[in-house]
Amino acid sequence: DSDDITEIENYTKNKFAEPNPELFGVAKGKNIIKIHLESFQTFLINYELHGEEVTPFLNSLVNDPELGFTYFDNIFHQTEQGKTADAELITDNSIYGLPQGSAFVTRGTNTYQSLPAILNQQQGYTSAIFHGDYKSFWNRDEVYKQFGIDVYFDASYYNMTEENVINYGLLDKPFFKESIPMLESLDEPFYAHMMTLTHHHPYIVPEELATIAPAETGDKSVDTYFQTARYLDESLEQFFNDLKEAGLYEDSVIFLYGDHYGISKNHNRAMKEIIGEEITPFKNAQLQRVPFIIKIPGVESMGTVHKYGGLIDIMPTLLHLQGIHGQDYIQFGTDLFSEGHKEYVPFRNGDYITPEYSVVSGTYYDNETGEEIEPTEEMLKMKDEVLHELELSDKLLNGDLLRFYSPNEAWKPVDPSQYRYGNETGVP
Ligand code: GP9
Ligand code: MN
Repeated sequence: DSDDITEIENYTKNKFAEPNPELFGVAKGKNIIKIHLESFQTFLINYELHGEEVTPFLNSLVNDPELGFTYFDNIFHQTEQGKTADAELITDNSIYGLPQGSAFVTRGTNTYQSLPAILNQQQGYTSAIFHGDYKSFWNRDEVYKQFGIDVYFDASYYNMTEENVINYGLLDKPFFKESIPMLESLDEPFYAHMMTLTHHHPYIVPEELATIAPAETGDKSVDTYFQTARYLDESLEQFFNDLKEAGLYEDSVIFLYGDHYGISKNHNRAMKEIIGEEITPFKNAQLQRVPFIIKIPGVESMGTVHKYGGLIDIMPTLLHLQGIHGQDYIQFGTDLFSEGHKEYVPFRNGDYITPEYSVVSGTYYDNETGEEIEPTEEMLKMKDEVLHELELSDKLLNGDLLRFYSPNEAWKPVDPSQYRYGNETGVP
């Protein structure tokens, strides 16, 4: 009810971090290209298998400051059972997924105040999703309307030929290739979300497309994980070249993020061989890192930034780059570039990670030694804060409370009936 939304508003306003004045508004009016790296964990970055880089292209982005990318190496995914859908919800709304199920499915008709709608209303952006799977997967065709997503290029827009479709959908290379004219067809400025798919469990890539030998742990998912990662990496290089050719590279904000882990804790034995150390519960928690890599036109690379954060912090960061002050909006994350950014990363089960220590299944560990520690008063207080924050986010979703919240005078509630998706002429 209205008391609850007021409590939530007070909480997020209090957590809010003021923008970094040097970066506030630098990306205003620029096209934004958001690239979803399916199942991509940070340990792949600069990892060598058989003495070879697995992802040489992504490595070049994080290692060569001349390319203009800034790499955050302490970002964690915060997803649960909603997997990809949780990552989408979190990055476009700065609210947490639900502890069970997928909010995309169970809360698909809620009112949202999402980044695509805000960008459209404040700065005339067109938003589009590109994905080589059919529109109803994860209930996307319903929830995207609530987010105010203008165009949804789902599988019905692509050539879903037998040889190009694998696992959940279109292979990443034809996906990116065919997306270029669709991207060019959008009114500018646009906010385009490219959702890759091939690097998804069980990591199948046809032999003729595999350009790195599998790992040799004997655990099939772990072994082929590197091959689909390589394929994804090559597809990104192809896409960046095509963006350059289309004149869409230089002046665009381009960012990439991993959505969630690809190797679960059921593969700890094999992962011990990969990482070279025992995968303890502490170590497994550290493996939940996903990359966040961003290029902002006119802003030099800051190299590798070690600040701690989560997917929850992406929307607050983007809003400020656009010059939209975030304080009015209900957001549980904070701007990663802000001095006031809060460096604790909550997970759905109430655990959390800070730069100094990690809470894993309720046990506290020192990050430096990996040893168990007795929590201090302050740590326990932080734990309560995390639980409170998650509870407020759940209340917001379960009570559909954004119905009762108006961020500012300019905000107009999104009308889902205004949106239609799917290519009538394509495959259903
Ligand atoms: C399907 C794709 C996979 O469209 O997004 O989702 P995931 O299994 O990772 O949630
Ligand atoms: Mn996924």
